Amino acid sequence: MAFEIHIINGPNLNLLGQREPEIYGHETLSDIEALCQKRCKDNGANLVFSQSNDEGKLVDLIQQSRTSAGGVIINAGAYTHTSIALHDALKSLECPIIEVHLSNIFARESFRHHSYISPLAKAVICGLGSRGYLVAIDALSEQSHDEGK
Ligand code: CA2
Repeated sequence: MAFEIHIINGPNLNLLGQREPEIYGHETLSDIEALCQKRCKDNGANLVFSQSNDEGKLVDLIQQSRTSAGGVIINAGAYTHTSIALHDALKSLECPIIEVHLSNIFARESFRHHSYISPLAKAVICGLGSRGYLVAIDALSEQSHDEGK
């Protein structure tokens, strides 16, 4: 069975490309999904890409990834900084988690400096824009090849 990567995106990321391009760039979430689909295909991985503005739905998506994902990439948006529910859901995963942010959260307001996700993540990538997702895909794919999955 092909290695499966789940990319989970949180609140307001559906608005990408419409406002604040100086922070988040000009690409839409659909553009990013297309880039991720291509990279996964090139790496021989299957991609499940999702977005929700709803914290409970994000918990559901994380729980669904328990059975089939070999790796999870999550940009939880603002819930990164607030959500114990997402922390608890991610804690139940056995596969590697990579936290991604488009912007450099440490160069922004202090309330963005804390993440409830980082302690559970194998790696945290921020400030690389959409490239961060591709770096995360490559890292998970390489690890799966190393482990012979
Ligand atoms: O840099 C990131 O990827 C963030 O996860 C984006 C979140 C923010 O709350 C995090 O601190 C960092 C916000 C996403 C909102 O995206 C918008 C895009 C266009 C217009 C308005 C919001």
